[in-house]
Amino acid sequence: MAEAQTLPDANIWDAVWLNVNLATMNGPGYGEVPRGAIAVRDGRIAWLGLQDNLPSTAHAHVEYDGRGQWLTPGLIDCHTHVVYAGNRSDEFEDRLKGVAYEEIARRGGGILSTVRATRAASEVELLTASRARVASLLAEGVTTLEIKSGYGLDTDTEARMLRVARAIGATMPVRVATTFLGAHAIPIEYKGRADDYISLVCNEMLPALARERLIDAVDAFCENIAFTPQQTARVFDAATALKLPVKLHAEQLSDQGGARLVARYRGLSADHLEWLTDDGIQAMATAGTVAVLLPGAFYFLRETRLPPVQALRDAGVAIAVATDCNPGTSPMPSILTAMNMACTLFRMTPEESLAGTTRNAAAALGLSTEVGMLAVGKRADFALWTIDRPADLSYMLGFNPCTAVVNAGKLRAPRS
Ligand code: DI6
Ligand code: FE
Repeated sequence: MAEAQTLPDANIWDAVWLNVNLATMNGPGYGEVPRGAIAVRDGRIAWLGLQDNLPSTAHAHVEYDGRGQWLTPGLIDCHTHVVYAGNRSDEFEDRLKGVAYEEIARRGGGILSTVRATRAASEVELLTASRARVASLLAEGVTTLEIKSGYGLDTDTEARMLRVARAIGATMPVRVATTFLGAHAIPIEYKGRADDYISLVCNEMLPALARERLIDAVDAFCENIAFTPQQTARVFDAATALKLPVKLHAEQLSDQGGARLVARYRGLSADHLEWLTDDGIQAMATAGTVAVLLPGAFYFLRETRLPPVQALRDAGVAIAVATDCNPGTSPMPSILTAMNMACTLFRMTPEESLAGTTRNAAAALGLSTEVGMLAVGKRADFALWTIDRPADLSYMLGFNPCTAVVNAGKLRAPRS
């Protein structure tokens, strides 16, 4: 894309993109504005509409010719575990020989094997390993990224993970939202003493990390192989006391009533949800809790039970889609792949899958006023694509048509 013109003294807009088809994700469908234009100022969207309706007085310091490409909101990956050390392809091999994920976890593998590797890694090693995965996401137009802790399970390592997440946001062109997932697994030194570990999470880790401003939200893994609803509620009470929003890994492998629980705390999201039942759906609808679906984990675990997409639609629950990028159940740093899988595996429509990585993903992070759609006043985060129609983003598999990304009004190449 060429810089067309620079005006010397213009003081209205910093930049304008001309000859673009906008998928604003604002309004019905994709919120399409064909033959559109979009202008930014001070990192925000200052104007958008049909190019023919550009005000005749409009000036911009820089004009870009979009050459008929599609322009969408920057994509948002609202559920990831991209910060970790080590590698679990050995367990992938074991699972292919028939060993169950829960069995690997019981043997001290699974999450705990990543905990060992992460505890042993320095901050620099962790940052280097994580940056490569983040770069893969950014190349596909991601401009906002949630990153969870949860592979430290002690105060120092949880802090190190969250500092690395903050460093990613400070040094790479992406906005990072951090989530404290201290209640991800029971660390080896607390084996058989889950309640004591939860006390550590609530009384020591959470306040210390919140004081360092490392936590934007608090998550837990409510599951047979992890924490009970009662233990999860203790974590949520501690988070609520610190005025931190909550979310939950809920109903991934069994029905624990997790969605109902997180809705009771007006949680931002309930994530996974293959085993979600009707009362959980109703509770989420009432609370405005977003359903975050993670088809990558469903795929890698070769699950067969589908999340209740139609019932979520019927209840009016907003559905987001994310990668769950993690070394055990979703080694997949690709948001476009997650969007394709949301359609092929979960039977979502391409329109729902794009809403799931823009507008609804923003809601899942509590960032709806800032990002997730193209509208005047929102942060100027967007992506340009050489596609014929927005549905192509979900339709193609293993293909990246992203040509440029704009973060807070600043243009970058997808791989930069
Ligand atoms: N559910 C998941 O899918 C990931 N964490 C969680 O609570 C798995 C994390 C891992 O296996 O490392
Ligand atoms: Fe997860």
